[in-house]
Amino acid sequence: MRKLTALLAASLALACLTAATAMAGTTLTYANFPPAKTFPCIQMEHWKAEIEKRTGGEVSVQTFPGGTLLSAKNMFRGVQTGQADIGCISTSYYPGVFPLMSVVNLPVAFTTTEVASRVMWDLFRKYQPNEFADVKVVTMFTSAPSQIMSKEPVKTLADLNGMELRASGSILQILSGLGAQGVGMPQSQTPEALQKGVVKGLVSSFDVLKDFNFAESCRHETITNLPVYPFAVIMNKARWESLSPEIRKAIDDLGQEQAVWTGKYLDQHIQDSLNWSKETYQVEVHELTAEEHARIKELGAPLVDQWKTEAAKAGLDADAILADMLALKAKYEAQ
Ligand code: 3IO
Repeated sequence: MRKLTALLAASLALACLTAATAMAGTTLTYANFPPAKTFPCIQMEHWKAEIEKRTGGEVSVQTFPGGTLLSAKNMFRGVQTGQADIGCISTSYYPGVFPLMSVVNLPVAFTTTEVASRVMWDLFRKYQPNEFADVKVVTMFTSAPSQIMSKEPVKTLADLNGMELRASGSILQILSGLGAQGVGMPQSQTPEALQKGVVKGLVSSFDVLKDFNFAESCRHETITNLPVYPFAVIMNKARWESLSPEIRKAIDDLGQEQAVWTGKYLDQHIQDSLNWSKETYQVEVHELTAEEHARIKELGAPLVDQWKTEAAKAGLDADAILADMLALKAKYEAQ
């Protein structure tokens, strides 16, 4: 009898505990570095809504845009150490840290964000790169092809001479080949740098004209179609392993969809942003000549060989990765 009572008490306690856990649910913190209006945060809110819906409210996601939980450069470490459960990183801010996925930052002339984001996700799935071994990768996506936004007009490549432009990753090297002065910093520091005159413009995608209101100070936009910036959304590994199989499945099922959703959103939004900038600030869009585009391409070529050398040093099959990326790009461009 006493045994039975003890058993009953134990199962009651367990039932209460289970109920309490279910009621309390699981809260995941999600850190992001740029302001709430920008596309990395728009996709974060979309992911939050989807996961909350798909887990029937069992998971709630608490989002922290604008570097309020982790800044751009603390993001990777901060997620590894569990300061945030989830974080969004722009991989170009971490030179040498992502020898495989930095292939997506090469000048291979991606034409849309959707294609670049699909390619990035597929490459990640195929190679499961060691550089992300310490974290769980939730999704990946890219920015749109990069353009010059500047205070003074860049009507020809010669106008770039000595011009300080904010950028990051492979674009810095292309800029220096063009005679410009690339200044490396995260996007989240660009407003202050522009305002103080430390830089005279930036190289990024056109969404930022509206979302950071850069159109107000950068009235000149030059179409260069420079590389995309790759992004990864990562989760603390121990936190991931603490989640139920159902929650993990909901997150895994969303990985590719989220990459595609973000790509489509940004492709549309860069158009909206450019139109808004023309109407609001009468920005001018400058086109370069075919010869100038050829010159940009020529300056990009050595970056591919440089990437290969770095990738080989990291023990990667650089030729296979590059060939896969180009094949995936061709496949998705044909669709
Ligand atoms: C970017 C980064 C943060 C917010 C909006 C953005 N649009 C394009 C980018 C890419 C970029 O310039 C970067 O540094 O990641």
